[in-house]
Amino acid sequence: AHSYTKYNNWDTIRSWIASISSSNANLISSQVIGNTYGGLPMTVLKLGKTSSANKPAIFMDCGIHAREWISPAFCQWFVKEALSTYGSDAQMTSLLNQMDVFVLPVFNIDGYDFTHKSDRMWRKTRSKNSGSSCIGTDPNRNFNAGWCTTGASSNPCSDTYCGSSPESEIEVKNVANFIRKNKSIIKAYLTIHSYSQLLLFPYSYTYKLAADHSELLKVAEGASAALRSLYGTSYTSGPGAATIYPAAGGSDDWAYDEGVKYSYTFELRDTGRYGFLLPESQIEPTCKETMLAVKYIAAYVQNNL
Ligand code: 0X9
Ligand code: ZN
Repeated sequence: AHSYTKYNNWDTIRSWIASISSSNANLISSQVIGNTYGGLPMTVLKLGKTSSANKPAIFMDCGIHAREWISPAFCQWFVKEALSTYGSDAQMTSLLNQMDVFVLPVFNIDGYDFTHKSDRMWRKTRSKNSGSSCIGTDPNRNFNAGWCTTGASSNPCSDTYCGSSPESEIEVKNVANFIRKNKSIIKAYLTIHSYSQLLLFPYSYTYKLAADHSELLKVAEGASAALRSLYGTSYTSGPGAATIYPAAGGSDDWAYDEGVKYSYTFELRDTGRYGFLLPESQIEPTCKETMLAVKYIAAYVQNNL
């Protein structure tokens, strides 16, 4: 059965998506943006008070990397919180009245499924590579942003394989197409990973500072302070290349260069004690503190439309 404090498998998340979107018709709708390589449906949930206007929006995805299980857990938590606090929490109410939040609960469904069934430490997609018996591409090296120039591998057996071309992965193409199509309304792009407790922003494909560097840093530091206020969890903010490592082909840099100014990568708990194997007992505190950071960014975006 589905639980917000457990690591749900894909079948459980899939039924949760179906039931939550049918039981909250006034605040949520869903659309399939395409299928994965393995034929599983990539469903984007749209949270927001229904209105006739074309509302500005935030896009958030979870589960780009298969083994980062806390990430899909956060997207599920966010959807629950949005629905249950609309009407009582002033900020959530105002946010969903004025904006829509698009949530993709699991980006790399094939990989996520594989981590539950075969290899807990799998990272990549599950697509076949021609001329190699190795499987998969790193979806966060497959976006068209300095593609495969740094911090990525052209070896299909590598965990950071960039793929045969930008958007060679159907999951990446589906998300990129969705963002391109909704570019005029998408004001922020948030992508949730683990682990290391970082709040990263462009660029990662170059050490050059983004045109909006000082504003992106200011908002990241405000979000990190909000996160820390709950349990004292410490986050580091900064541009990807200098803060974690240079790595091209990431979704954050791509979205930013497409014109989505507020583009952030979260690296959730912890700093390495458990790493990807974060115990289920930490799902609730991790999600609660992360909500504060996401809501901080959302409020900033809303106030600067
Ligand atoms: O390497 C990544 O893709 C991310 N770290 S992870 O441990 N979750 O794999 C960091 C992504 C930072 N952004 C870019 N490299 N564009
Ligand atoms: Zn990741």
